[in-house]
Amino acid sequence: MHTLRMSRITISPRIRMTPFHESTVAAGLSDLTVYNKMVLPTSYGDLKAEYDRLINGVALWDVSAERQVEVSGPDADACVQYLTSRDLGKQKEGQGYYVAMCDHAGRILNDPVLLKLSGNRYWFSLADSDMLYWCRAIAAEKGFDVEVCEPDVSPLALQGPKAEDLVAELFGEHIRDLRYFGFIETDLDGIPLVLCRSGWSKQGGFELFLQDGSRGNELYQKVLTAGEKYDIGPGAPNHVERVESALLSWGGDTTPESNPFESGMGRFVHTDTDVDYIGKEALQAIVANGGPERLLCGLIVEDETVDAWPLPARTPVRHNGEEVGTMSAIVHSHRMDKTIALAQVRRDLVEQGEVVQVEGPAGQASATITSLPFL
Ligand code: THG
Repeated sequence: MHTLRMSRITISPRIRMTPFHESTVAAGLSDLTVYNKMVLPTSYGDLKAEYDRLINGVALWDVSAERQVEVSGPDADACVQYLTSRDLGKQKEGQGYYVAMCDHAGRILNDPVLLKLSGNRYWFSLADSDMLYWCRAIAAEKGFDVEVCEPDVSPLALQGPKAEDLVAELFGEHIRDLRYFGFIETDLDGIPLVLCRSGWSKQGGFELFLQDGSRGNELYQKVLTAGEKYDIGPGAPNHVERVESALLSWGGDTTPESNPFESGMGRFVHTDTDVDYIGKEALQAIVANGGPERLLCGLIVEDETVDAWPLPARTPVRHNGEEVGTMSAIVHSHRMDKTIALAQVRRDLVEQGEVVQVEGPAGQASATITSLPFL
């Protein structure tokens, strides 16, 4: 099942390296995946140490593959709203919003963090799908007066309880006042970046959106040096922690048919609003028909053989022999000392907290449905 991890990856111009690549190799990069057609490091050889560092210290993640699509110009507000199923009426400059981008049938195309910059400019900080083409097509079809591009912007994340002290040391005490998804345009010794309180973990932290790809290794080394006294070390978006915290993996937990309500994103979708956006009628119809058929839920699984890597594919969830959903992630939680999983399961079973059967790595196992997040 894990044989692909023994193989090498062929790099060509289709697959982009990151501005931090040399530094990640020097830090002991052992595993990577491809995301938004760019290298995304996934481990430095010791997943448990990387987890512990994230929970107790501070970890440095090369998440350049969270590419930005920039929408700018006179119609940027209207265009970005039309692309997004969340009412952006109250969004201020310097504030990020977690949003769903849906198609006309209400299917979720991406779940970016949307940053509202100054000067009629936005960044969709994207999960792994080709939104540049979608945004350009929609903007053109609707006649919005905007420019849509992928700027030279590469996020570097600092995650963990000690990240704030380190970032305060690098940028000043004022950064402690940033709210969740709040950001500022600043620089580190002249290296231009956007500093945002964000990141794909629930352990606290920041992302440094580097705005000059030629200076990636310089930035990485500066952060690494300043982080020495906090025992900083390399890491990557952590699959165990993200399951414990129930952070959605678009394309992992969702399929091309998924809508935001069955993907745990209902609270970020506004159907009772005057603003116009793609998929609004379809999403309103789901609400009018009583809600989604399935819900994202947690499972506590009776299986002690699970490791910390993602599943190679989603597997079926059954109830009395009938297929009632799909499991998209299963890990051993170090903090709970339990095997936990994420699944999309028929809603009535989720609401009743039923026992179901899953296909774990060791075969059939029973699993109890629970609410999210686990921690
Ligand atoms: N940071 C940046 N870009 C990104 C991600 C990121 N692009 C890809 C991916 N991650 C986008 N997906 C998510 C998913 C979840 C969250 C952020 C981005 C997240 N969710 C919290 C939650 O669901 O509990 C908080 C949401 C909220 O309360 O507003 O943080 O990580 N730059």
